[in-house]
Amino acid sequence: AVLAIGLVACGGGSQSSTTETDPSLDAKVETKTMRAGIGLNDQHPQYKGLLKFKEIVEEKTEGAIKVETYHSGQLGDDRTMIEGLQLGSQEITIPSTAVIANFVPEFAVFDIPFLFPNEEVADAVLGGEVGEGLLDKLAAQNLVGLGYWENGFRDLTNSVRPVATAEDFRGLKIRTMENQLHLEAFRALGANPTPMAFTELFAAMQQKTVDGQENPYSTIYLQKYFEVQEYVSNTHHIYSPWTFLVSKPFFDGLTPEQQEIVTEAAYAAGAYQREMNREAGAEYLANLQEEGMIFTEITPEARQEMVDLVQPVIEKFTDQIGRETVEAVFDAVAEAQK
Ligand code: KDG
Repeated sequence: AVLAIGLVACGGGSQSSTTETDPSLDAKVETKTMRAGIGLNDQHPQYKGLLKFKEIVEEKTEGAIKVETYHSGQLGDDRTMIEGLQLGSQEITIPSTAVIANFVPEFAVFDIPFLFPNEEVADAVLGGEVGEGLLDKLAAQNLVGLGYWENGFRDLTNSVRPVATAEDFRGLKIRTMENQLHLEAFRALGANPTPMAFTELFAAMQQKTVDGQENPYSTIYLQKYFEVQEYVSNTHHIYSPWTFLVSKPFFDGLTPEQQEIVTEAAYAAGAYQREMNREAGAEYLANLQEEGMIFTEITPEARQEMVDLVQPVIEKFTDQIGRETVEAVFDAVAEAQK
């Protein structure tokens, strides 16, 4: 059957609904399009997770919802994409919680350095009452949060020297995410941090505007940072979650069935993405070494020194994040380790 496609009159930046009329059925099927954008490239488990989301949603809605995927910041940097969701010019993005903290301050609780000792604890806290409770706070920002995906433990790279101890951070120009707590934590470690959008990072390292950056091994390898960075250390200073964000005005316009399909797909694709991330995790570091990067192990003593140095920063930010949220997260971390 040939479909006659007519664009439904739509205002503002929202051009995501079309009405398709199938004359043979004499029925009107409204097709909605979700534009999903991420900062990472199409090799990354995040993009593969997004493709899984697309597959589930398009199959379960029998094509009534289409998902268009954009990688490598094609729709803008993380902050711009979140604003796009609020304005209705884009429907999905999956940013690091560190960037979301600029919209909902409580999200900065995940920026507390050395908060999660391992991925299992992160799963328990994020998937539990505390993590889900934080997602509810997004509504006030015109956003809907459909669970957490995994960026992972962040590790330091640079082009100046091997970093084994806090002393080695001294004076290094480190790009951080646009997040106040990260900035101050790196200052406390003695580094000279600069906040910058992810989309500008590769060029900044290439042009030596910054000496280094911190991201999980997956990103360091798949974004080819080994081409512009020489040293990598397993600082593991922060476990970085992603939040699957949907534009609230768009989500509210879906039928209850469609809302359920989109929600379940976001969680299912998140589980798939997390598994893929972890399976490949160990390989990425070996790959980086094969590409010539020099790996430095952080000893437990050296890491403890870093923990001590950032302690005053955690205290300083506790009121800004919300004491209740900070305490709830620390309690949930303790509970998960029992
Ligand atoms: O797609 C999400 C990425 O843009 C983000 O996670 C990158 O962690 C990131 C960073 O360092 O900005």
